[in-house]
Amino acid sequence: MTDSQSPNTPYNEALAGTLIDRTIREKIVLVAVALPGDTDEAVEASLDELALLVDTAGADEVARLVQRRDAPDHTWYIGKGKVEELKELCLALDADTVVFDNELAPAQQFKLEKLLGRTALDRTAVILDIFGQNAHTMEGKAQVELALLRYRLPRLRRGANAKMSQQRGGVGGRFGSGETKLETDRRKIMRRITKLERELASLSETRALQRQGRQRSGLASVAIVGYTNAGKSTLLNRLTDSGVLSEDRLFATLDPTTRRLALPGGEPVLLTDTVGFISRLPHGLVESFKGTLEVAALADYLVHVVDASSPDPQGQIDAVHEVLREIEAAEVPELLVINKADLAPVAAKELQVEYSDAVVVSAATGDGLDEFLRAIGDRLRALAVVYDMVIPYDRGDVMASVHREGEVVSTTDDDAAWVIRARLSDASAGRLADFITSDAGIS
Ligand SMILES: Nc1nc2c(ncn2[C@@H]2O[C@H](COP(=O)(O)OP(=O)(O)OP(=O)(O)O)[C@@H](O)[C@H]2O)c(=O)[nH]1
Ligand SMILES: [Mg+2]
Repeated sequence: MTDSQSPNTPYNEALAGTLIDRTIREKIVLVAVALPGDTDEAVEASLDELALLVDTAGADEVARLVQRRDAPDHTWYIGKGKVEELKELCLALDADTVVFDNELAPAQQFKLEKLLGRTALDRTAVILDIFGQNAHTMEGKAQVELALLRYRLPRLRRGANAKMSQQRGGVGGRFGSGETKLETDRRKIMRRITKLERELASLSETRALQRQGRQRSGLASVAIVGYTNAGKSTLLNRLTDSGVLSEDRLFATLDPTTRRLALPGGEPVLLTDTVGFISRLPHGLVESFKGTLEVAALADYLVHVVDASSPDPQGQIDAVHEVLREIEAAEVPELLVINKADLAPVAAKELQVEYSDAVVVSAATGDGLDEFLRAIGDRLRALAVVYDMVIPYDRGDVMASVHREGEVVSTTDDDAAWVIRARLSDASAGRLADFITSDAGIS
């Protein structure tokens, strides 16, 4: 990205929050409410994931507390007696912060902090915190800051916790609801939100122009999507040697990377690796990351990577589909790629029984990648439409493009031109429109 395309205001730490102090690892108690319909296993699995998120954010789980209820308590989310129990537990374990697996309303968060005398966060805050640490490009930082500010705005308060929140750094300090200069801060944040929204919108326009350019180049675009840590970046690296950071860490990738990849038939495609999804991905983040997530919605094809070795691959597939619906990418055709078959060969096989169109790979060892490339090539070709074309003999360059970008189905020679039938993607057909005489009506 060049400077002219970047948001011109750097990440504003003073407003969005300070970076986590990794010299101290905060002690955190996890809290969940199990509602009717939630099984014990599902609640535990979700808490395991929350523990991983907390760890990624740079803090430690020291205990967990679960309460089964018919509905969340209006005031404290859990019952008042349970809040007292939670307070005792925090005192006994010297825990600085509690994190709810459920989404807390700003008022609930405030009341909990008042009663507990410590910071109360929710799952959304922890995810935002990790995003804040992992954003590297100007656009990524602007998107994260926007999400952080939108989260903070309704939580700004004058009150009892002001001192506590201001003294503390770390996950808690960043989201604490204490504020002194309430009105000034609120106005500052609102102005900043407007500015970031404007900058991100202008970036989105730039991208739309770039996309038009790309469409003229006739390259199909393929977006890699999937649950966080599924192996998306590893796959891109394996296929294109692109050196994207891949790490055993949640949300290692926030900024999209696009690389050109030649399929076995020789046709080039653009492959983009982007931010991972998670169950209950905060809506505010999805909103703020619209620009980045557009890549998936506008792709010709999605490569959906699922980690066969995860505790619940099916749950992850469902969560990804839910996010795809939210970003209006559910209509884009997808190829399911069952990854990490080296770690979980049995689970990978079981998944393939369920999804017979899927390919099984190990992005780490390279197993199955040839089949993956063949599959994606076949799928893209199947999307293409067959056209009748007339190309003058002196336009060997056009004929070469047809061969490169599409597939020539039949050729008849004429006195002055090649008369051919060729299968072309939308993008190629647009570019070669001058030589197309008709849509052959078969595909
Ligand atoms: N054993 C094994 N490990 C893998 C495989 N693919 C990826 N990994 C590991 O899984 C971890 C996550 O991989 P990434 O490629 O960073 O995953 P990602 O989907 O890009 O994750 P985020 O960007 O964080 O959403 C890394 O430690 C990889 O080395 C695989 O096929 N087998
Ligand atoms: Mg990644």
